[in-house]
Amino acid sequence: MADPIAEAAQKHPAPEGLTYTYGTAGFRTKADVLDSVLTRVGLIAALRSRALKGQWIGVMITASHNPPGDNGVKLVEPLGNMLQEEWEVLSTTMANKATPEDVSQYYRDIAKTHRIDLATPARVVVARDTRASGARLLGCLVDGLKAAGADYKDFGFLTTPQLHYMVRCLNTEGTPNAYGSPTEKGYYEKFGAAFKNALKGKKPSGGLTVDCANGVGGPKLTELIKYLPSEDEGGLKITVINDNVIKPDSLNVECGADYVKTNQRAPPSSKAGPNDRCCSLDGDADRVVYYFKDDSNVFHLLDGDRIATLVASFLGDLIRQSGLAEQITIGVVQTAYANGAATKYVEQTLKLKVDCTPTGVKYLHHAAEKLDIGVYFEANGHGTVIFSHETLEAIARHEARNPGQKEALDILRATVELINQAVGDALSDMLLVEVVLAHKNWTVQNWLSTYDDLPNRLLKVTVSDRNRFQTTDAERRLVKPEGIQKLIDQEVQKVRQGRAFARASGTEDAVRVYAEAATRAEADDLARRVADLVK
Ligand code: NG1
Ligand code: ZN
Repeated sequence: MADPIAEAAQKHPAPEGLTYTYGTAGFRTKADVLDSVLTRVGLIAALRSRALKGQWIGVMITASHNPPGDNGVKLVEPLGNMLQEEWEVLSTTMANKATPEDVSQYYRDIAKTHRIDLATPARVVVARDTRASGARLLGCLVDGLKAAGADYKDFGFLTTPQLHYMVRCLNTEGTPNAYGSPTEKGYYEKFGAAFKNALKGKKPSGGLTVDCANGVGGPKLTELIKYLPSEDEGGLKITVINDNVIKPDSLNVECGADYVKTNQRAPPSSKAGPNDRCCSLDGDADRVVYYFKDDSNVFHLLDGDRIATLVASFLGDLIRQSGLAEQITIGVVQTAYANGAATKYVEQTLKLKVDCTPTGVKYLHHAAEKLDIGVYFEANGHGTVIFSHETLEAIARHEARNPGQKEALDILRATVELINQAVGDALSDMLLVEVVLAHKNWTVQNWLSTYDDLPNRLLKVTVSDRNRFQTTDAERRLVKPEGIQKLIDQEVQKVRQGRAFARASGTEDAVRVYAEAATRAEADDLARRVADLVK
């Protein structure tokens, strides 16, 4: 009897000698060894949907900020969250099955152990970024989906957050929690209207130059702009740069959020003048960082930590001004990569609680879910704000007692709409920053002056086996290899305001070392010494 699962696996055999892992960002590696993985992800997506009684599951084909020759794939849960951990393990095991028969057997094993009725409908929604390998990999994925008998919707090119949005909309359609219309137009209309309402007549000052990393964010931003108030209507002047998706080899090259954050430099193609507000998206538009050059041509980065502090302070003001402070508290969630000065600013100046989690959006998201309003950002610009169900209800129910409260409440409600609750979204985050700056009447200089970042250095160290490095305390301390942490502590003691840690990357075959200290020289020195210790 024909076995469609085995046939699909046969069509896209796994290369010998490679081991795949579903990591922090799904499967991610060189595009030419991913065919078999995509087919198997199709099978897993169908199973996951069936396990959730036919709810829509998302599959995004992207390698975010990686070089053009890489690609990757990740799965999205029904409300737009990252894949459940148990299923990450199933995905990894499936990706590493050697033969078509093994794949087919494992498919049935999962169904059995998870009591999945294979007659339940499976629904999967798919999109990809602009990488040249995307079309081929989509074909491999579709072979898996068809073999598993899944219904699927292919949205073509989308940003990663747009795909998360579609998944959430499809699963909430027709319910009281409906998130929006599951179309691209629906996405632009929702965020465009929220931006206009949240501005509430305040005109953003100056313009904004947006570097789109030559990725999918370029054409999508160009489309979004059509739904934003024009300059004449009191809107924002947006200049789009690095939006060349015709030449896929230019993706993330000398541009994009990762380039800017890592090199602490504007993309060479930027023509922005002194004190002009600029931001950079990454290749799939799920992270954003701001920056500018001052009058002396010195570059200043306004990274994820800055976005978190800006947004937390704005929301704090709105909550107070609308008379909700007694019912709703705000917390900020960071990782160990957050600058020590940012953490101090949130705790001491904004007087808000800070949680620290391991690297990876799923950990931050999870911690933020426990708060009334959880503002979470990684320093590199991934992040969003999430509101608990009770908080959303309190905001919806609240009655303003005076015009001041009403004004704040209107802005707060529109701001909630403007924030992509499904996942961190560079385009929505960018509009949010613009709203906050407009209301505060702040220039980039004002924003920068809230606190001074401690000089810091991030190094990537190649080691023979990164799995030897095991951490505790939200990755801030090494427990293995034994003895190294003590030596790191000794180095940290030697500099002023020192802090350093080393951890295995979840996305690259390397150990990352982070160090910060009172001066550039001390931070660099500390990073180098810690790198020497882990080598
Ligand atoms: P790893 O490779 O585990 O450090 C990197 C980023 C994370 C996150 C993930 C996934 C740093 C230091 N690490 O993780 O913040 O963005 O990629 O996308 O930037
Ligand atoms: Zn990304």
